[in-house]
Amino acid sequence: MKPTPGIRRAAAAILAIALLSGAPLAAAAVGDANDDGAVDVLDVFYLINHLFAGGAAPLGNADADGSGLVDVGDVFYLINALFAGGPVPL
Ligand SMILES: [Ca+2]
Ligand SMILES: [Ca+2]
Repeated sequence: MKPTPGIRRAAAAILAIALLSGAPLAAAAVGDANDDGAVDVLDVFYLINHLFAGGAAPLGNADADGSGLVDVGDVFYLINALFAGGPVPL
């Protein structure tokens, strides 16, 4: 599936926000979709690429909201945790 213009705009907005703020969360395995040892905006991009652009499956535990599924809810959960003071991944 090719990313829609809406997804591209959302990714661009996330990148802009990440450049202005967004320190990585404390080291935690949950939410670390790319398994690089940190939970940060790169995991958001990894998940968006996987879910909407046919990218590789998550390498780490990407179920940030603990729902048992890896879906767009995890993208929103990570964005909320990283940029809006939401709860850290479960
Ligand atoms: Ca990561
Ligand atoms: Ca989930």
